[in-house]
Amino acid sequence: MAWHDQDSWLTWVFSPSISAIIVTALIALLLPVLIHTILYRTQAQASTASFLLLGPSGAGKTSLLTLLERGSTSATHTSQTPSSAEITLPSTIKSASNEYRSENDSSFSGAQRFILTDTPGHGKLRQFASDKLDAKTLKGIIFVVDAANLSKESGGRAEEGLTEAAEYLHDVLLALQKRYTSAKTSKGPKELPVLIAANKFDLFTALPEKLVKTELEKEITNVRNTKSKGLLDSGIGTSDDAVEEEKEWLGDGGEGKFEFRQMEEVNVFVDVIGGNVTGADGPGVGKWWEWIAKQI
Ligand SMILES: Nc1nc2c(ncn2[C@@H]2O[C@H](COP(=O)(O)OP(=O)(O)OP(=O)(O)O)[C@@H](O)[C@H]2O)c(=O)[nH]1
Ligand SMILES: [Mg+2]
Repeated sequence: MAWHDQDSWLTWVFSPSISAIIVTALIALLLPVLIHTILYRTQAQASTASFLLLGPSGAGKTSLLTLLERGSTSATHTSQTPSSAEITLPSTIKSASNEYRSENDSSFSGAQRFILTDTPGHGKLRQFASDKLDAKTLKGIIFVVDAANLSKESGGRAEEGLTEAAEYLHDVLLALQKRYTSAKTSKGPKELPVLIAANKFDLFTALPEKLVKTELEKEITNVRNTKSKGLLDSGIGTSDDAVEEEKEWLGDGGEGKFEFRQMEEVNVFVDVIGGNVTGADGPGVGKWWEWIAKQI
């Protein structure tokens, strides 16, 4: 039966019969509904923003997650495994994508939510964290440091704290740089903001934000120099070509002083903001909330 025959389906479709009209009307009405549900489902699943909490042990990651999730802190132990929680922004803060959206819009509350994943800070358990850096929904990284444990002047232990934080941060930034340089598309991956949350601002020994930034930059420069020296001494990459090809160096060719600003070239934007999770005057995490809201 050819399509132009008297009783072909095409002739039936164009005929003024009641069944043809009903079928056409059904398709016209149901198709948009169907497409909407399919698109909405996939969109809703994929788009819950997620953030990753990184940082050395004892910085206050688990305390921060508990505070943001429940509004209060409780005693914590050294974390052994990662844990996630779904968190809603406080009603006073609107996420960036909600800025012009009415609160009656059904998608309003969805865009106020995000998933926060806490990771163990202990050196031997950090592979949990690096596994999570590739997540598609990842909107940002919150790197928590103990601002009261960074200053060089206050004795030996503090110095260790700075070196540990800088080494971990160096590795995280290097992983992000590699993610950019090894990207298949020429545009590279989307930009990824990193918040350095300088925690424990309630303690009087805490360094101010500016100093946290410069101390970390200085120490990362040291870490980088130590690493490159190690590589050169071991005979790997003695020629300049090999060094170039490895792309192992963090920031501008790995020379001179490291600054967080250099990371912008690989779409990583670093902010240093102070705050405190606990303390006599209650928590001070308002600026961190605002930073999170800006990213979703
Ligand atoms: N003074 C003060 N202490 C804090 C603050 N935030 C966290 N702490 C304390 O720091 C200690 C360590 O906090 P945790 O949240 O367990 O640290 P963590 O980063 O999860 O550590 P790991 O799980 O080992 O990676 C706890 O005793 C907290 O009470 C703060 O803002 N101020
Ligand atoms: Mg913890």
